[in-house]
Amino acid sequence: MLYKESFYAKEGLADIYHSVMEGNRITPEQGLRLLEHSNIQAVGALAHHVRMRKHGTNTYFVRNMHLNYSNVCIHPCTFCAFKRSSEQSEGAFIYSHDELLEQLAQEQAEFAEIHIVGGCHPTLSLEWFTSLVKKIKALQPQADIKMFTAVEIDHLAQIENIRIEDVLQALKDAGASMLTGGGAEIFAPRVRKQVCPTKLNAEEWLHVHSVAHSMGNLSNCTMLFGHIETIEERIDHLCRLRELQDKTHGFICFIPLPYQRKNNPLSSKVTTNDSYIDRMKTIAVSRLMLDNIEHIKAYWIMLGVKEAQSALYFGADDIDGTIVEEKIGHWAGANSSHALHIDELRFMITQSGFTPVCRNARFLAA
Ligand code: V47
Repeated sequence: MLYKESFYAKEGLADIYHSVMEGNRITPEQGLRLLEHSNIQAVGALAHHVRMRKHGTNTYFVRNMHLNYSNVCIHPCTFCAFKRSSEQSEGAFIYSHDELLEQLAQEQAEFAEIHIVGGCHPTLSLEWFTSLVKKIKALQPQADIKMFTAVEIDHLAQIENIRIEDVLQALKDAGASMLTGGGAEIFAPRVRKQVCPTKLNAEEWLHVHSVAHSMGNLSNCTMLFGHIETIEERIDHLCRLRELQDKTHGFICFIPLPYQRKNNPLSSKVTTNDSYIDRMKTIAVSRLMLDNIEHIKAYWIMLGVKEAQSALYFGADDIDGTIVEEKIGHWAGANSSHALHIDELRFMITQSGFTPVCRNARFLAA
């Protein structure tokens, strides 16, 4: 429940209270003040108010499966525990089409969403992927295929020496018309230089999404937080997503990804505290800043089930899905289970006092 105006005045947040009540945009300076504020109830209640205004108690979940085709990747991102430098490296994998189709078939389920990502493999061709998508679509025609991060799209354009548009069109023609939100990390060049020095920069990441949106595709967006970024850099990241969304309206969901510290070299450089309070405030400020993005996801894989439930009171309205098997977060130390049954997701939501709504990748009823 929202506190009274006098409470927010006492907390030095009266101007933000009024902006939220009147449906006005939160400025970067206000976003920063919220992130710095020590009263998380005050911040959370504002985000919850916006969440209730947008969605009421509706909370979304999806019957989905993650498929990782390979973890071989040319990039040396320091936060990543998933990547291997070559097919000969210990723990490296690359699955054939048949193996991936077998993983899918084993589940004996009709998925509403299939989420496909991997590393930037040095040689896999666009044709290898489009033919995979067609085979998956033949098996699961009802599923939305949410495929690749902007990083992989950019990589394929370079490998094939074609435009971003051409990669996206080929995938769309095959049946995959939605991008995942990964690879955004933190947009600030200072941070990228240290955490993902060889990967596409902020402008290039945003460009891939803007091209996808101009083709009528939807996409998600993320922020990897809780490592070496400052809170100013978090706010800058949110503002850049908001700016693009004002122009294209193609982002459907924002996913704040809390940094997982195991098995990756960035952990020795971390300058932020690993804190529940910080994670909840960041989710709440995301809800408040991203007034033009419909959904905020509490990704149970990286938050854990209990924090994901808590996040529903800090502005989040989606908890993702059944997943089946997840490697990126788990190999970096996420200690949630690999999969949840659809009934467990429903229970997670009702137990928290919300109303479960089963969706597909485009947030249409499924
Ligand atoms: O791109 C990598 C991040 C992303 C770590 O679009 C890490 O619906 C935390 O993007 N700690 C992959 N994060 C996950 C992702 C995602 C997940 C669920 C749904 C959607 C969606 C997207 O995870 C990577 C990278 O940004 N990541 N390593 C780590 N140690």
